[in-house]
Amino acid sequence: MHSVQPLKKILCIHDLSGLGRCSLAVILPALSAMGHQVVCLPTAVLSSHTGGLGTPARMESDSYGEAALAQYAALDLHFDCIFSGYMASPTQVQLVQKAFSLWPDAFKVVDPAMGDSGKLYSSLPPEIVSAQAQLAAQADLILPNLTEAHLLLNRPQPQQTEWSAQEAQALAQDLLTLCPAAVITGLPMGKYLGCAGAGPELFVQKKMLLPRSFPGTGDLFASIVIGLLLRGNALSAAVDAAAAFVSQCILGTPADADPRFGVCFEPYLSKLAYPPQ
Ligand code: PXL
Repeated sequence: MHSVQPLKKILCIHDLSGLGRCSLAVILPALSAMGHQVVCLPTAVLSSHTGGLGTPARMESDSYGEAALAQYAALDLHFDCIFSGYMASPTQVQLVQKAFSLWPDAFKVVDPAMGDSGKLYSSLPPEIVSAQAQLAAQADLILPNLTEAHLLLNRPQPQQTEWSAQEAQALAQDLLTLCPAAVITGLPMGKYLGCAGAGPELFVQKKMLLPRSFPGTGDLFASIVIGLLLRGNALSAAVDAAAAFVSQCILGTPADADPRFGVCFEPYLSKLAYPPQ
């Protein structure tokens, strides 16, 4: 039998939240199913995410991340991609910057997970905004939602409930002042929810607006975009497929499921499989 090798090696610098299907708990299964090798660098271990499940138990260490990077560097590892997300404090951003400087050729993706619905997450200090903006300025691709796009641009988020394709494109292009490619998610467009991309391609895509929202869907979306880009897909194709997958998971989550526990993505993982089944 011939052997099939993992496709790319990805360093994922995110928290690990035990309960709630977000961060590394969705990133690892999604990217592994897609055929990539994931190296997890947890910035903190939490018993759950911070979105309404009470106060999670936390395990955090100032020295773990630095020591992990030093070990990987000593092993002469090569990473094809470095993917960062939710950072509990501005100092964790320095860890990602260290990784960027150790592996300058890696494809650097920053998901500046720090807010939604026009507000910074209540668990985060305001200083996280400039820290994530600094990281975005070193990235090859950023994936903010609408709220995070405004925070990164240091602009108040307008109250509008409907974005036109032109407005969405213009906002995505404004993010190119920070880095070479950007995808904005969660754009309200009437009956649709839109994504706008700028950089190598300029595009706006819409999917039917689903009346439920869940933590962790941004992490799932970003993982699939990255997994597909690293398989050679164009950004617009990767975004379209990732949005379709997340929509399918939302539709497949029982109507009476508590949204705080995230989307039921597990039954659909095989659809991402590489090599195809
Ligand atoms: O995916 C966002 C996220 C990640 N990690 C933690 C969170 C959240 C959102 O609430 O609380 C710990």
